[in-house]
Amino acid sequence: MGNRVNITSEFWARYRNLVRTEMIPFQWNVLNDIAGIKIEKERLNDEGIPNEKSHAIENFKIAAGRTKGTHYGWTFQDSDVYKWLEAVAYSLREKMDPELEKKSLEVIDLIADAQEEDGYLDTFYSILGIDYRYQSLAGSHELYCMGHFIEAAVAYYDATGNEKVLNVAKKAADNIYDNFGPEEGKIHGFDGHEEIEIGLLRLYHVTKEARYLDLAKYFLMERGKNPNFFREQAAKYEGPNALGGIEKMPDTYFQNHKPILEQETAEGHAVRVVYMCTALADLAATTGDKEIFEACKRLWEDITKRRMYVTGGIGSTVNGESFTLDYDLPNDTMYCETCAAIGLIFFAKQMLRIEPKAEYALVMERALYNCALAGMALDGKHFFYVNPLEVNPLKSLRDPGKSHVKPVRPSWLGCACCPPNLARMITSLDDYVYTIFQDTVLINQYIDSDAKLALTDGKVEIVQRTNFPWDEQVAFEIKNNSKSQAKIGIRLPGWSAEVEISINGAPVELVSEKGYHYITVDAGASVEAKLTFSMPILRNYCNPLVSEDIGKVAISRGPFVYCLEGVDNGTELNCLRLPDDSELNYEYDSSLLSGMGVISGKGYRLQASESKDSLYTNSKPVEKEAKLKFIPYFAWANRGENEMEVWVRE
Ligand code: FUB
Ligand code: ZN
Repeated sequence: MGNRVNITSEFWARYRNLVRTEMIPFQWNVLNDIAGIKIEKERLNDEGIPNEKSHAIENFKIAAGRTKGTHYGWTFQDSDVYKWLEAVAYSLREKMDPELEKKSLEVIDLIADAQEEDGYLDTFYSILGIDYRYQSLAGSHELYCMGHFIEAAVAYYDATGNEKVLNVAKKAADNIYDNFGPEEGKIHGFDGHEEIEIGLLRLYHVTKEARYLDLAKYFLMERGKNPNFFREQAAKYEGPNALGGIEKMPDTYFQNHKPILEQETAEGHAVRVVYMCTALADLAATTGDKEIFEACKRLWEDITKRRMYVTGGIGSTVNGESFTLDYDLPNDTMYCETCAAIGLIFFAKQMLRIEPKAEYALVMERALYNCALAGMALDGKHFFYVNPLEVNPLKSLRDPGKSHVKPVRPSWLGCACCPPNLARMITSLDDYVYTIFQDTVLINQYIDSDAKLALTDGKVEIVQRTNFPWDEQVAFEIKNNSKSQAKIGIRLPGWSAEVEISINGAPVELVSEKGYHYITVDAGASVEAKLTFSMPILRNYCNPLVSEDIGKVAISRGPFVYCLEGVDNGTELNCLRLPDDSELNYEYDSSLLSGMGVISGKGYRLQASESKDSLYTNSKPVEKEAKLKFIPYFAWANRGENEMEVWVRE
């Protein structure tokens, strides 16, 4: 039995319950086309988006020969079911639920029935033409889908010990191994969307079978060696349309422009990039390969120092859902896909396995408490795909360049990658609180919880008691039940200048080693540690190279970035200004949105010209005093359609 962390935090328990009681059943109904909801397109006027129904379970039934019909949906529709199953696995790990377990066992049987004799697993090709499999990898997502299945299977096996699901996953991975690799007669290529690499590494960790590690490494190292691979396949392909034409996207879209170890910047589709980096960092952590780690670090630096929004969102443009260039961070046309923020969290988690540096945990916290969490409404039933930093609902409606920026969360989307990704992230949050680094425990996230962590010589138990993210202290009770002295690294919060630690009631002198303060606990001993920090309201300024944020300020407190919403501040939020000498006050409003931190202060509002018919004038617009009210960004758009703004003129 490995590590077990039981999350008791009020803040997170609410979300985790919501996922268990609302989101998982709701998604189940959607996957079975019985939710009775309107599925929205990601972008208006995009004819290519299948959005009449999900059909995901039906696709499996058809592939399994249980019903008749044809495939419907994206080539990656299967992954919606796999992510649902993965979330169920974590949910069962937290709390057994016989009814949910029964449902998931039926899904596993269905997936097993849909699997081909030789292990191949993909409903699109099983239904539409198995002879064409693996021949259109730019858009087919076959390996992407199997990667998601393998992740779900490993999680399910870990939670329940179910061997069947693991065997289906191994059979699928073996089929991939038989078809891809450097050997003659195999395909020298990879999937257009990274994910299989993550799945194979997880399968390796649980089975210890070297071929899965080798195959993951092969896929990662092969990428970029032959940028023509997708086009060569497409030229010969005669099978069903698997996102045909996608191979014409620039090579950077697929991170296929040069070998990964030579890539200096994060290019192309943001989710693909961070999934690639997650696998690459896992590979570096697993093999100890320094060159691979250096490549991870280069990409980490580029993403987090030059291409990441203050909310932890990534992806500056809807075109190709991609990164653009360093310091290009527009606030109202960006992408910031929920999946991309989640992928960045995955990447950070793997980096912590290689290097004990609090920066990774801090970025994880930023992406988690802001962009990722904004992906879900407080009712657990509405979801954002795109997470803007500035929204005007009328512009979203009328400007085709902003039609992807939604002012309210839809119930579901035709391309439904994000909601089930959030479900598996939130249900597995217990895996993000701690990292065991070379037998040292790193405390990365302040989350009220009880943990049993396995070190070489036995277990360490850590109880965290805190009302974080709202309050300013964390009490740890650390029991070392192992046979050796245990070393524990307590992360110092990067956003606080006043931090104190006491051990058994006595204050200690803080020594920060890459953002962690280390303490030791003797074998068999217990220690009470208290971490106290101030959580000031911070004014965040952006590097002036980001032209959109010049002269603007973003407000944060603790892990949360705050925003202005129309419902509190009226329309035309761009007319508001928060002067640099304005005093800001924080209070917790228990009646707002089930309990929310609120920051308020004095600001000014530009007055519109008296004549609506004059655009330009020679007199400076007048300002009038206005009260500004900020709420945490993740909670925006829970009170109807309205404007929102993170970066405010100062
Ligand atoms: O291609 C599969 C998923 O669909 C991607 O990760 C998302 O960005 C969306 O395009
Ligand atoms: Zn997504």
